Amino acid sequence: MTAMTPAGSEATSEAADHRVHLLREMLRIRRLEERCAELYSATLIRGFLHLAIGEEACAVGVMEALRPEDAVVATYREHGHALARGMTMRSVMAELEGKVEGCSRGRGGSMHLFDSATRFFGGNAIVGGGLPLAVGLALADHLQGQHRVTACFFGDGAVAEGEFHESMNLAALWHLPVLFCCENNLYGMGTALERAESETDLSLKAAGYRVPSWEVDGMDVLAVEEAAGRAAEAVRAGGGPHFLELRTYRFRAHSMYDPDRYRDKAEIEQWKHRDPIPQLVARLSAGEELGEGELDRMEAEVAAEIEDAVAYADAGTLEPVEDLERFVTSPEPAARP
Ligand SMILES: Cc1ncc(C[n+]2csc(CCOP(=O)(O)OP(=O)(O)O)c2C)c(N)n1
Ligand SMILES: [Mg+2]
Repeated sequence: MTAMTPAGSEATSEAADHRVHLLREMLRIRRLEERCAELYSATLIRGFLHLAIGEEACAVGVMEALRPEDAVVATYREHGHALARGMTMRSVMAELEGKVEGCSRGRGGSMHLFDSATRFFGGNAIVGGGLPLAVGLALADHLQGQHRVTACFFGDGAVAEGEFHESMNLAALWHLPVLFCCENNLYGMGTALERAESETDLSLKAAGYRVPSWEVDGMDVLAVEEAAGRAAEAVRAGGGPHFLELRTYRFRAHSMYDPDRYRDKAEIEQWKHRDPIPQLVARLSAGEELGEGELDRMEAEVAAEIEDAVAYADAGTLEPVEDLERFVTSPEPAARP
């Protein structure tokens, strides 16, 4: 190791602590989702369940670039985004189990996690559905002179939707503060990107709207954080929308119902060599940034947090049938601001 001044050592150790924090965040997501798969098989989680195992670096890296006043819009594959944004595991797990204690009172389930306190504006079951919402949030900030960023996550499948093109066009035309984060995992359900898109270089789509774009290794959390940091600051400084193409891969099927017959098992195994978690562990270990037994301790803490969240959800309440119509209509018109 090179000799350091005390101040330099501090900075180095702060950076190392931060990298350990990134690892912890990815582990929390990975282990929670592995537990979700078990709970689904045990029918404690019902409905649709889309896991993002393999893609954790995207959510974690981008969230690090955001501030509390920023906004996030995500897709139905959003458990990790919700956790990385700061929602509690308890509120997420209770929602997954359909309990009133969940972040959406158990009415949304896996695809509709929502939390105004952390400005997490969903979870959305509609492919591409979050894009116009993000543009609307950014338009509101723009009109109110707020220097906030709206990060909008969507999949490669959304790029084929009209909403993508309308949203990109308006965001660029009106110079709105949106950070478009395309999680390109090469498939939309069972359809490979090249079967759905005439142009598979997605950053060219952004270029078509004069939106600056970066292609990023979405399996490397440090690369994602770095790119998202630069892009978010450009957006915040009034540079208009920016686009990140996060090249990633899901290791599991599209959803719990998907038999996953449309891709070669060898392809999955190849991508697993780039698993963002072991990659970061190796990097931290090589730099002696992960202390002796620290990974095991971290795993134990994460396991305890998950078991606490599951116990909380299990002990939660199912909404009574007589409440079914609550929130469907408003008893009185909303007051004008
Ligand atoms: C408007 C609309 N069309 C079709 C569907 C059905 N559908 C659900 S997920 C999905 C694939 C989307 O793929 P992508 O955007 O790449 O996200 P990923 O699942 O890969 O994260 C489709 C077509 C939908 N939910 N909404
Ligand atoms: Mg996809």
